Amino acid sequence: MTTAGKVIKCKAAVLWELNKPFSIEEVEVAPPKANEVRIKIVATGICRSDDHVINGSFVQPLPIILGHEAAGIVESIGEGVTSVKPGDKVIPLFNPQCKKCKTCKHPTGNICIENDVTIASGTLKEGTTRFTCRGKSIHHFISTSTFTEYTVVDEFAVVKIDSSAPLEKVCLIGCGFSTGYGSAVKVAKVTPGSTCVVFGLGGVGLSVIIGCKSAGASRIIGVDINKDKFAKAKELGATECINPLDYKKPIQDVLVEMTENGVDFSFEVIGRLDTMMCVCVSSKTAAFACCNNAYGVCVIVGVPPNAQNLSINPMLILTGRTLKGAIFGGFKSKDDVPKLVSDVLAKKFKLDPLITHVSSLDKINEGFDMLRAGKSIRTVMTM
Ligand code: PAD
Ligand code: ZN
Repeated sequence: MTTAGKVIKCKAAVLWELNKPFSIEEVEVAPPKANEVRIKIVATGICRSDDHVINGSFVQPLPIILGHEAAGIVESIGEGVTSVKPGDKVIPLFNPQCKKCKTCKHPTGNICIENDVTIASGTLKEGTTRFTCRGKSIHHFISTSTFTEYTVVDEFAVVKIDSSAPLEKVCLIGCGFSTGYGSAVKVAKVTPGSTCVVFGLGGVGLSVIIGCKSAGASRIIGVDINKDKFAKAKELGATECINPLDYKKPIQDVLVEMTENGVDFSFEVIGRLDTMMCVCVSSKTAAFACCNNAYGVCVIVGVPPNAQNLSINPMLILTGRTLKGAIFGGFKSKDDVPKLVSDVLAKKFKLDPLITHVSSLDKINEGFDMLRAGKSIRTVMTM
C-alpha cells in the first residue's frame, strides 16, 4: 500500500525543552508540498552540533526534531521535483546548494542563500513545518531533521547517491566526515610535507586528520584533554598527540617550541573560544597563536557558543597569519556529496574507524550521554 500523498505516523525523537532528554514520540509527517521530498531515514549519526542545540549554545526554535548527519531512501516527492525519485538512495544536506544564488554561482562559496544554519527559521522554505506531535507543530532543524523515521526536506537540501552505497556508513558524509576532511583539503589546502595541529579529536577532528594525511602532511599533532582519544588519532594519521593538561605553559607556547616557530596549518575542532584564540590569561590552548607568524593558516571548524566574541590582537594577523573558517568543509553539497560517496565506494578512505557505536533511535539519550562522556566518536542509529 503506497504512503504517497498521505500523512505518515512514525517514531521520532523530539526535543521539547533545553537541557532535557529527547522524548521518543509518535509524530505525524505530512506529505511533501511542491519542491519538497519525503525521505525514509535509514541511518543517522550523533554529532556535537546537535548537542550544542540541547545545551543552548546553538539557538534553535523549540520543540524541534534534531539530527542532520543521515542517509535514507526517497519515499515520495512533491510537484516539480526532478532531481530525485521514490526509491533513490539520498543524503539530506544541512548546508544546501540551490545552484541559483550568488554564493552557489561563486566558484568556491558554499553558504547557499537557502541555508537555515545562519537563519534558524525551523521551517521549510515555504514557511511551515511538516511535523506534528500531540497536536503541536514541531520545528525542522537546519533543512534536515533526521532523528525520525521519516522527514521532509526541500529539494535543494537533498542529493541522490550511488545505489550501492552502504547507508549505515555513508551517513557520515552528511556532516562529520565531510566537514573535517574538507577543512583540511579544501579550506586550509594542506600542502605536502607540512606540519598540522588539530585541536579536538572527536569525529570531526579525526576526519581533519584523515584529510591532512591524504594531502601529504608529514607531521600531524593531535591535541585533546581526553587522552583516550589518542590511539584512534594515531591509527588515522596523527604522528604525535599531546594533552594541554600535562603542561604548565600555555599549549600554544609548547607547540611553537615543538615546531620551530609554529605550524603551517592549525584547526580548532572543539567549539571553544579559548581553543580558537588566546583570549584570557587562564586559556590553555589557542589554535591561532600556534600558527607560524609569517604564513600559518588557522581554520575554525568548531561551532562557537552563541553571542560570544573573539578578541584578536591585530599583530597576530599583521605579520602574515591567516584566520579562516568554513561550514561543511567548504564543500558545495549537491556537487560534492555524491563524489565523496563514490570515493568511499572506491576505498579512497574508510569511514568505519569513525563509527564506534551502532544503536537505535530508542537509545538516543544513551548515545548523547556517551558523546558527552568522551566515550564515543560517532554513534550511528539505524532505523
Ligand atoms: P566531539 O565532542 O566528538 O569532539 C570534541 C573533542 O574536543 C573531544 O574529544 C574533547 O575531549 C575535546 N576537547 C574538549 N575541550 C577541549 C579543550 N579545552 N582542549 C582540547 N580538547 C578539548 O565533537 P565533534 O567532533 O562531533 O565536533 C567538533 C566541533 O565541530 C563541534 O563544535 C561541532 O559543533 C563542530 C562541527 N562543525 C561543523 C561545521 O560545519 N563547521 C560541522 C559539524 C560539527
Ligand atoms: Zn554535524
